[in-house]
Amino acid sequence: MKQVLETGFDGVALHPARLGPTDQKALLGTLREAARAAPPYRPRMPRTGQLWSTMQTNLGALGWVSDVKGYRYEPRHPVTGEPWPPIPDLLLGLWADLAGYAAPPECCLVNVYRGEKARMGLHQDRDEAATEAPVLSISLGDTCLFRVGGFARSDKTKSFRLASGDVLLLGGPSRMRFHGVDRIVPGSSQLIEGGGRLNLTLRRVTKP
Ligand code: MD3
Ligand code: FE
Repeated sequence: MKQVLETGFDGVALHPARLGPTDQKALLGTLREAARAAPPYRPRMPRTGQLWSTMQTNLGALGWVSDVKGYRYEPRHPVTGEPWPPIPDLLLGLWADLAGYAAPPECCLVNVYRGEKARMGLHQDRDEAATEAPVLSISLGDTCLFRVGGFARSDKTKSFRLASGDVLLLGGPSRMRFHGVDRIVPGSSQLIEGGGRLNLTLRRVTKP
């Protein structure tokens, strides 16, 4: 059994370097190929239409999208109109090993952080009907400073670093905690040419 770091939050388990260099490179290659079919795009915020500082794409039957109309899951890429590419077997295997949830994930949201300004504000993941399913997060490339709080935005938060190959399982009573990415640490990984960070979140959307 590989090492698990207790985070102090019930239901939040960090698996440092769960993916070794070989798996990280293989996964990155698969994602590059998927990105040709489903190019990352810069989403807009609901209501204001403000552009996000990150870019996004998805893999799987359902993709999470954000635009002026709101947040929702869609079976097709909003720019190309094509179905999202399939979730790679390596990720389905990680979910089967770690999620403790019988049904497979339906969505792999890919967040692309490039440059000093890329961040993600404190939020809750609450667009999934399957709230009893965990979220599994995989980090690739530059380390990020990541923050987990409570169930109200103003609750006190705790910061962690997520490095390339780290896998974070968020479930049980912590599934609805506020969380966000404060910044990435430039030059902290050589995995991605030109720097930057990719975060993959595997989600079950519908109740099985
Ligand atoms: C759910 N992504 O895409 S990892 C997101 O690194 C998102 O790109 C971040 O938040 C990223 O929605 C963070 C996923 C995550 C982290 C902590 C959580 C999901 C969580 C804590 C509670 C519930
Ligand atoms: Fe989130």
